Amino acid sequence: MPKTTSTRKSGKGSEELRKAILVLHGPNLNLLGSREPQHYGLATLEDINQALKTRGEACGVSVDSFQSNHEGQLIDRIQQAKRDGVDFILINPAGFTHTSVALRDAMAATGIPFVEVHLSNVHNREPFRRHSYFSDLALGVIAGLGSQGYELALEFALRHLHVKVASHGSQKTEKTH
Ligand code: CA2
Repeated sequence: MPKTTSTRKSGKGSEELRKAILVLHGPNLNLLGSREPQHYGLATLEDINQALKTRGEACGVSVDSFQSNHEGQLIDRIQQAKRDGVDFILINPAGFTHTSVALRDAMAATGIPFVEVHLSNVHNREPFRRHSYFSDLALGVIAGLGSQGYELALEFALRHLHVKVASHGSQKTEKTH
């Protein structure tokens, strides 16, 4: 089942809309924390999503997350993001990074600025992981920093959107082995 957490809230009247950031996770990332910790760490997807949401809330920004194992559902969610006026996307396309022209086309069609995130360092693994259908469209790419990569991508997004950032508490999703 695809999983979405919360929805964008609009302000009233002429009030400016809250900035909205969408976090997209591709296939198998629902398994995080249960297997292959040497590549993907010990944090669960829920841990990651919650940390991003909490940080967004501290800065007055909505951060919704969506994971799917199905290409079409991810494409539908990207198209929905455009209709909803989402301001920024963090995306880990997972295996679709290396295969999906269709997902790339969806990202290109929306024109929503995005950062591509990978938990593992895709450049020190199998050669087929070195090519991404997204990197040339992305504002930036983070790979190999584990779940911290999502947090750093969010900090970039907040600054890119000119959000007045709140000072950091001791927020961590990186679990020690
Ligand atoms: O490093 C990443 O974040 C990847 O996007 C993860 C993908 C992989 O195909 C990319 O090359 C790099 C794989 C996601 C699989 O996630 C799992 C999580 C836990 C257990 C098994 C798989």
